[in-house]
Amino acid sequence: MGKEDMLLYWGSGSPPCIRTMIALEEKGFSGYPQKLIEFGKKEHKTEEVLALNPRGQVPAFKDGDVIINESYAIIHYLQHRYPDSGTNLLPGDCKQQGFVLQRYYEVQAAFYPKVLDLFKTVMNKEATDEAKAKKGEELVEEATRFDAYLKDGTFLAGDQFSMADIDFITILLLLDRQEFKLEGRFPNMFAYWQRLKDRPSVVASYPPHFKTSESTRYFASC
Ligand SMILES: N[C@@H](CCC(=O)N[C@@H](CS)C(=O)NCC(=O)O)C(=O)O
Repeated sequence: MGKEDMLLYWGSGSPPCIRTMIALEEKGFSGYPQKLIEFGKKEHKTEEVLALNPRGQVPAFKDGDVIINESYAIIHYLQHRYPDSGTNLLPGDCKQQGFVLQRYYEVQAAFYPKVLDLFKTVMNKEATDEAKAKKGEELVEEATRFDAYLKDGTFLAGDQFSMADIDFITILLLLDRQEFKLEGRFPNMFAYWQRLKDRPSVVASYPPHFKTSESTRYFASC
C-alpha cells in the first residue's frame, strides 16, 4: 500500500480539504493522486465523487479499499496506518498523547465553530451589525485563549509538530485570508503563523483560488 493507491477529491478553499491535504503532505505522501473539483460546476455531486462519499461532499478520500470522508478521521487514519512515515502526528507517550488530543479536539470543538459562526453571520445579508459584532467578539475571546496556549511552546501542543497543529494552522490560514488582525493583538499566534505559514505542507495545501482572487476581507474589522 502506498500513495499510488490513494485518491483525494478536494475543492479550493474548503477547510476540511486544507487540513486533509496538510496531513497527507506531513505524512510524506506529496504527489498523491488527487482531483480538484469545482463547487460552482457542482462537480462534488458527480457519480465519481458520490461513489466515495454519498453525501456529495469533499474531502472524499480513498486509500486502496479504505474510504474515509471525514477530514478529522483521515488525519487519524493516516497517522495510525502509516505511523513511521513522515511527521509523527501523535506521540506514543500517553501523557503527551493526551495533551495533543486535548488541543486537537479543542480546536475542533471550540475555535473552528467560532470562525464558521462569524463567517456565516457576515455572509448573511439579514444579520444586524450587533449580531456581527457579537460573533466577532466571541472569536476574539477564543483567539485570546489560544494565544495564551502558545505562550510556552513552539507548536500548539508542545515542542513537536502534531495533529493539533494541522487544524489550527488551517484556521490561521483562513483568518489571514480574511484579514483578521493577529499582529499586535495575538502576539504568540502571530509569531506561530509567521513560523509555520511557509512550512512545505502548508504551502502545498494553499487554496489555488486564494492566489488569484482578491480576499473578501470579511474579518478585517473584527
Ligand atoms: N465533515 C466533513 C465536512 C465536509 C464539508 O462540509 N465539505 C464541504 C466543503 S467545505 C462540501 O463539500 N460542501 C458541499 C456540499 O455540502 O454540498 C469533513 O470535515 O470532512
